[in-house]
Amino acid sequence: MSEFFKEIPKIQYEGPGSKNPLAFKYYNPEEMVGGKKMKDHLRFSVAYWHSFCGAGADPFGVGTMIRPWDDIADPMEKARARVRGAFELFDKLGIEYFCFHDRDIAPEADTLTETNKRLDEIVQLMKEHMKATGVQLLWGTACLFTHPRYVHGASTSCNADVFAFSAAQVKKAMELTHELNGLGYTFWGGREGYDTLINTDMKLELENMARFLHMATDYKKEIGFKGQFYIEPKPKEPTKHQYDFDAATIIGFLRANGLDKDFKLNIEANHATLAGHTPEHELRMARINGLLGSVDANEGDLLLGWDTDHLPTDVYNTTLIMYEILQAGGFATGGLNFDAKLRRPSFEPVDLFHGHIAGMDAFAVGLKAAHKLLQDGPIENFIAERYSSYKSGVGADIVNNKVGFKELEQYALDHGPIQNGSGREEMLKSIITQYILESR
Ligand code: XUL
Ligand code: CO
Repeated sequence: MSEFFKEIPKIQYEGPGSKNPLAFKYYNPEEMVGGKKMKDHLRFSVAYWHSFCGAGADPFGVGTMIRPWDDIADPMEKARARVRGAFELFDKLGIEYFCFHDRDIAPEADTLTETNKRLDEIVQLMKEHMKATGVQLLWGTACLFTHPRYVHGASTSCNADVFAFSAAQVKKAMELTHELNGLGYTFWGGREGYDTLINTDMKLELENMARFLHMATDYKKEIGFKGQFYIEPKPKEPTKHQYDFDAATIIGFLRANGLDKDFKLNIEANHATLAGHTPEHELRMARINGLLGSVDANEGDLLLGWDTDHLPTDVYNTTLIMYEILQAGGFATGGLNFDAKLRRPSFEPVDLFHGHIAGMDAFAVGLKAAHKLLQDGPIENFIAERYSSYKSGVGADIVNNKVGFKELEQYALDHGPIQNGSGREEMLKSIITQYILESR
């Protein structure tokens, strides 16, 4: 299957000794890690928008990406070519999942009816490729932010006609995801937020956002779509204040609106850092609330500070991310979706392969290190010991809700000077370094 990326071979695992840039050094899909194949732990997915649609434009210049379908003028012919190109790339990288927005796969036409017809055609083509290759749709979504109609948001727009159009668009995107047996459907807030309160009815906007998600949940039941709904936190960009700021904000929002049984979270690493958190913080917050669903695997640039969506290469991060995923019992419906793009100067088609190889190898290292860390238990043992005062005596009384302020005051009066132990952050970091380097 070589139509577009003719120079690129099927990427093979060659091991850490290999100097071949078009080979995996650490990602060995069939290798067993703790009774499960590496590929089944990691469940890599390609993001259609970045890899097949992203042109590389920035505020100072036009797109630079060279793609094999660039010369095709007819937009639907181009859309068909992209599907073939996408499946060629999945096959060559051995990636078994992908994600898309409705507008990534088929260009919007003048009317909604015509737009939906175009979507139906491309979805049938995708269906054939999925059947032939076994590649699955990790999740679908609707793009409710690019078109100028969404200038004030979608479900949180001040304009009810926009709310209605958004509903129509999500209805269709859910139907397409269902048609493709998608494992999930993601809601990312797009422009669901505001730039200034002096023109904003925040209460109505938040109520409408909840109303919209309830409508989606109702429609999901109506069509019998069994995939998992995800909501993806992001604190800023494009609006200054996004309503889905971070995991904790979304968890509160879902609970306040009776939606927490119907959604899980899709955590994106770069969105976490934009919110002033680490990715593992966001994953932990979702996990301990039973809401960890999927991951948009990327990396920010802390020196730049915006949503740079780098392909992830920092093995310290991938280790801590996989540590959370493994502790959650692994992915159920979710996976590691490379919501990540190449740098603007990395414009050749081969860079798409280098970028994904880099990300896959980094996560393979992270998986093995995290697995070994959990197996040997240096971190968990340390944490258990650090909190051991809650296992007996007054600590046990506290966690068993047996005492109140009066009893605790008496305890404090009766007991001598308090003694604390070291948090040993540096020792633990040194252990993590050792596990990363040894688990290759
Ligand atoms: C935007 C972002 C989106 C969502 C899907 O920052 O992450 O690509 O993942 O709409
Ligand atoms: Co994302």
